[in-house]
Amino acid sequence: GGQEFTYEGIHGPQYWTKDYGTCTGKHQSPINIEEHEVEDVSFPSIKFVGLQNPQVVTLTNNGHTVAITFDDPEAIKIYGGPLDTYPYIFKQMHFHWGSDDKEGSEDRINNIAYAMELHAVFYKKSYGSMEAAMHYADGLAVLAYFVEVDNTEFNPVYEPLLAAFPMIEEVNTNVTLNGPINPEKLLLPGEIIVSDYYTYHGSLTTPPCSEVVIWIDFKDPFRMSHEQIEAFRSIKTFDNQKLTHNFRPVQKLEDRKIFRNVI
Ligand code: 1SD
Ligand code: ZN
Repeated sequence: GGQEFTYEGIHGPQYWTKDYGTCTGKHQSPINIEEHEVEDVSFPSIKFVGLQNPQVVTLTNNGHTVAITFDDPEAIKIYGGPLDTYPYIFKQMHFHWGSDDKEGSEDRINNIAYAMELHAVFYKKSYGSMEAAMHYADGLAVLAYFVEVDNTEFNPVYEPLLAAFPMIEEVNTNVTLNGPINPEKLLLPGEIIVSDYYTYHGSLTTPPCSEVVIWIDFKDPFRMSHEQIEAFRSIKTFDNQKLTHNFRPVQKLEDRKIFRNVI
């Protein structure tokens, strides 16, 4: 504790284990998803609740990522799929990216990385709070969306968010966007087929690496232009350095199974 974790140097991923013992656990994330080793299962469909009401969006540079929060997060819930009938409440979304477009995602598919990965973090409602939920193996659900480079056009949904990035270049700053945004635009990008996903049990990909996450990785990526992805690399971290990349290297699968939903 005390010292902030980083993605480079003597507080980088190889050294997280010194301050956070859980980072050496056997159910760590991210992982490589080897497609020919996954087990097919039919889960009930994943349901989204409360995505239609526009919400005021705040962007925060916390030195580790850019986080997106809504003014009424508890209005947004998911259930179904591997979460069974238990509702999970929305907390925040954030991004992982790389120094160039060839890497940046945390999970990999057949050892291939995408340019970025967007995480939407939810906690199990029955545990009462995010903090309490972080003590249970099924406490959190994280939806993972891969981002690939679009060489022909920019992503219009993300334009208003990226336009505000110059306001949060410095660490520990935030900006509230002018117009409210329909959460559906961010949580259900048009390119994603909600029934096509991988799911496995793992951890937070950042310290304390708690093994409390039901990961749901959508198979289909959505797209942003190279210029849009480049905007993330101008975000500054601690010591006024640019946060050029913020993905943890893949961890061993160990005794776990990865499931693929089939309809
Ligand atoms: O990196 C995030 C971290 O910012 C925080 O949101 C945590 C949950 O409290 O989750 C990790 S991650 O595993 O979603 N990358
Ligand atoms: Zn994350």
